[in-house]
Amino acid sequence: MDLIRRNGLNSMYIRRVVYNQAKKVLRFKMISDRIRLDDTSNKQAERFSPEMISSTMTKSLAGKLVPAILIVMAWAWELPAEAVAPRPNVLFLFADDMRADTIAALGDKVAKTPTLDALVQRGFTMKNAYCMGGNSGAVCTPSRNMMLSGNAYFRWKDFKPPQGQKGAISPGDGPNFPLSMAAAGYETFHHGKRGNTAPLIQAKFEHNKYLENDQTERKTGEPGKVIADSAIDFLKTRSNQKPFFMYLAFGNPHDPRVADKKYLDQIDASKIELPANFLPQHPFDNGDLKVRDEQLAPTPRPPDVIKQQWHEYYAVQMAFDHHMGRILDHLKASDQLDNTLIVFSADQGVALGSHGLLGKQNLYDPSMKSPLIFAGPGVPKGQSDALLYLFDIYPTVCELVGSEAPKGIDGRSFASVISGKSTKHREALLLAYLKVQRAVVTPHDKLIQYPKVRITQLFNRKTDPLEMKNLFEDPDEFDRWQDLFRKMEDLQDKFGDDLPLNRPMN
Ligand SMILES: [Ca+2]
Repeated sequence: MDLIRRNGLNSMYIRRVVYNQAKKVLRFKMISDRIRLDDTSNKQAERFSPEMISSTMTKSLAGKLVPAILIVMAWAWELPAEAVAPRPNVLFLFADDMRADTIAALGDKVAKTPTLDALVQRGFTMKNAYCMGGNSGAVCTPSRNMMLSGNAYFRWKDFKPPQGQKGAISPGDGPNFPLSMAAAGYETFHHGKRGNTAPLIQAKFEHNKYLENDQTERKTGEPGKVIADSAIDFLKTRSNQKPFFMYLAFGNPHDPRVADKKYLDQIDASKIELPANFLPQHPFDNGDLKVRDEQLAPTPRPPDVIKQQWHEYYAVQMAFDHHMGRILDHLKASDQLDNTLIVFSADQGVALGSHGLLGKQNLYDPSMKSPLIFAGPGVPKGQSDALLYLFDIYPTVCELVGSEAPKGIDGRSFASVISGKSTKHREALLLAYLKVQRAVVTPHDKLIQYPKVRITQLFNRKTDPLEMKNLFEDPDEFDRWQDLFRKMEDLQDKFGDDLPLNRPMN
């Protein structure tokens, strides 16, 4: 198969070379004519004559060749120029409700994630990758639509999809991730969960598959297996004429979290502790405490129930990691791993007891931060604290594979951070949830505003990364939160968010 791929590239390469040579001859002919018509232009003659006159082509011969040159160019141009450059394959593994802090190689003492650990060890980890938030309790939906479109969800608030509510999902028209990758010469493949996704954009993948039933898959005991099997089958049967872009949008480790006993038994339950920022209940009404996810355990949260949920989460994550590993094993066995850029992330995190919450309908880090790892050709080993949105991934991948980053979207490539040319990406992030929560994140601080109940939280991200000590009432912090509110309002203007903040008096 590899031989076929190489031959395919060679054929494309030859066409490109022929095209370029033909173009040179044609240009020579046009220049020759120009010199002949404008003999008084010594400047032109000086600029073009020396190489041209020394060419073996004579002006008269070139004149007779023009029709032939055009025919040769038409043949050579049959394939787009972008398809000629050998780009790496791209395998994008996308999890559902997975926290950024539950990978063993990044410090989790209980997690068993050998596949992800290997990516961390050889790749580049972005430690401050955020979902912008959601216009729905099903945060998966806006998150996936933002990531695939490269836009903040405010951009499609007036779009009425053929099915569903106005403003719920992004239009499928480009630019978007699958269309940009197809334009760059990729064979595009999506297989993913069926519910709460970006169906209009996913329809743009050349191969577009869905799980039959997300809940059934989550209860098989082998989370991730169906999609991994399908991905491996695709890799085995494709022609390899083009590089592939595979977007595998798993439905795990989202609840219901059911893992086979063999995974449950390998997680050491005695090591499982409550999150360091666990609370029995959230200290005030954040505007959405009765949403589905918050009903998955009683309030106040019983510690043993939360620990049991963590056991299930770790076991599902372990199974899911195993099945992702099978795809990488296949790439290695088929000699494609070295030429495949791997990206791993998740639509957002999940609270699982942090701050007294269970789901992702809040703007604390455990819910809004996603894991994000890049590994593969051209990606150095390293980590970065640069602030970014998940919707920055799409232009970044375009740049990393040598294609053009799309214009006119909110997403901005952070490829220069991965290459080590810069250490910063975004100065500040706006996070948003329905009309009840807004936050601004900077490298140093996080300010969360709850406009409905007029409560403000200010956390020092450097000294209090777990967001446990609200500094808002501290008189020394007055200037700081004033400045953060200004940043938040600027970002609201930038992204088209018109929610009144009901900010405190100053
Ligand atoms: Ca999700």
